[in-house]
Amino acid sequence: MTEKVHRLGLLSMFVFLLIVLLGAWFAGRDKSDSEGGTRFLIGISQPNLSDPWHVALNEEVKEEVDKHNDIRVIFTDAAQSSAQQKEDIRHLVGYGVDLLVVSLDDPAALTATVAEVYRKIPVIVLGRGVTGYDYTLYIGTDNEVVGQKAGEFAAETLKGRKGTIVEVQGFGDSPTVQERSLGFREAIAGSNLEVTHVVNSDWQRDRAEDQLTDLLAKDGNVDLIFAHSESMALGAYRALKNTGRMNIDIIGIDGVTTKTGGSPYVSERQLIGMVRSPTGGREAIQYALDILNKEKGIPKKVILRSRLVTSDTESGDGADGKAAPPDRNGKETLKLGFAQVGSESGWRIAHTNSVIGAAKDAGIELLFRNADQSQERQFESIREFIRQRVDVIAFSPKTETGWEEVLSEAKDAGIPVILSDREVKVKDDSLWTAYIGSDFREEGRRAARWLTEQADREPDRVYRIVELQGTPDSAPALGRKKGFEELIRDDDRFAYAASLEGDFTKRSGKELMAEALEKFGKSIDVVYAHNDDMALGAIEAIEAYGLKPGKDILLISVDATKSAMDALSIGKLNLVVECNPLLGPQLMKAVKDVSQGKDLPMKIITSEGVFTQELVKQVKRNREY
Ligand code: GZL
Repeated sequence: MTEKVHRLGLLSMFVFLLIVLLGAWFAGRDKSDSEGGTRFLIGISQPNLSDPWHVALNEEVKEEVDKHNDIRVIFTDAAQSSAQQKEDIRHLVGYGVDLLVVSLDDPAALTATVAEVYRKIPVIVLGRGVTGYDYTLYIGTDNEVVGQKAGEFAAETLKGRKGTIVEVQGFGDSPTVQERSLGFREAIAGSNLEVTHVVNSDWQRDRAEDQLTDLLAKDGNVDLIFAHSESMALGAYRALKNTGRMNIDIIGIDGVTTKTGGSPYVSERQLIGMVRSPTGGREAIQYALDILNKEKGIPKKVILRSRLVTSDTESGDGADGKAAPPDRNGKETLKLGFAQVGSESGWRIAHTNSVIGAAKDAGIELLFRNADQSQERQFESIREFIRQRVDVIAFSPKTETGWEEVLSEAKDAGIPVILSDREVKVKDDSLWTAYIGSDFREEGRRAARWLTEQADREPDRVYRIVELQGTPDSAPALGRKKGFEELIRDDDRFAYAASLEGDFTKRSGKELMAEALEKFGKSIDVVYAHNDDMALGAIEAIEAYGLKPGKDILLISVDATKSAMDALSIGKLNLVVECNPLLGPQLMKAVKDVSQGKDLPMKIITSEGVFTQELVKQVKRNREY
């Protein structure tokens, strides 16, 4: 007994001493300590380290952290248990980490925990994402694009044959799985390919092996297996060997690649192709430092470029958004050509001022051209920039389509192109290097979410909606319409009276609203305007008709320019969804990075809010546009 008490005493002494030492170390961790002390402690929470992708993530983090002598990281590994990962996260917060980086396999289980931590410290979410927006920054790939690339390759591989496909998914209800699956199906739609089986292997190799061994033993008619991760693809390969079905092709995702960007499993022909999704470990540490140093302009999402790796692209063709550094022919000052779409709205003026001001602050020579809503004139400006051998071309494309030819000319000239504010739709996404702007579909969803909340207050009512669309075929008009519709179309409390094509100008908003009032009069309950200027025009038409905007008719707008915030504060607007035009500083950082040959993320999505009549009074004074 004495012996036991003695040992217990020693143990408790040891634990006590450990706590004292740990406490002293933290206390002494003076964040402003310039003598090389630890300024920041970052927690890295991993769902498991059995998947090579997560191991590669930690390697990237360590590599980046080693460049700084004042940050420390603590890694945790939940060994595929969501309950354990919640515990790990709570322990990291308890240790006093300044910022949490979390890679998730099971968003449904972890979203609430992440949101809870986000209320205390900054949180960067990596890889497989969370539902909602309760985090500081998301870094990962565009999962729909990843699925599309896999689907396009599957169609190319099976060359129009009638192909039957088995799809091996991770956690079924994660946004990642749903988006990858959607992208894959979009890509094979209209072909002779069909997904005949879906297997949920929860991202695990051995589970995939067992399930597929059973399936292949029963089903002789499988041509290709599409697995949502490299580890499940390797499980599929083992199932082929177990059943002797070596003639089946396998495509994976999220693979770990060699330094040259190749995949060991593709070169060993276990997989015929793999859509590479970078881990984001390096970017996580870089942005973590910006966040902890309270830098401005931290984006909400950073979308990394995914790339198909096959046996003939093993060499790593540099299509990772990494443009070859342009030939600077000894010039010191960077030269940027910017083709602006026009001056149609208050938002556009703020965007132009931000680009011009940021170029000046950055010491970048700016060739600025305004196309006044003409795509032709944007073509001409881009060709002028090519002739002038600028270092980088940036522009806000009027419409999504029609850019293949002129962007191919810029690519042939070796000049990287950065999209500012609006995206383009081209088959070859290596024609542009990066996109910096908003998530327009989410802006549309935010407008619809607010409207459904209003309807929840008056359940037995149908709202008749007039939608004032922005410029036809422009990314913001298409995205805001699509996002709004996603939440409204199946809700029988809403009906479109009309959806009218405007052009983001106040005049078009006023004219279209006057026409709608002539036709529908007082039966109109809601106006959803794709931007402030059209909403302000609609207000004038509604008042001219003798009705009260914001009371007789609810008005929802997008942008959050000063004039709209004024209208919101006096009750003439009911909701304003923010769309941030202050993109200049992020553009200039990207121009400098790409000119030094650095990798750029594929998309940098700005952080934006939503303003109600109650909220506007608190925020109006310290806004910059
Ligand atoms: C959105 C931008 C849109 C604004 C309008 O990023 O392209 O164009 O919402 C502007 O105000 O005219």
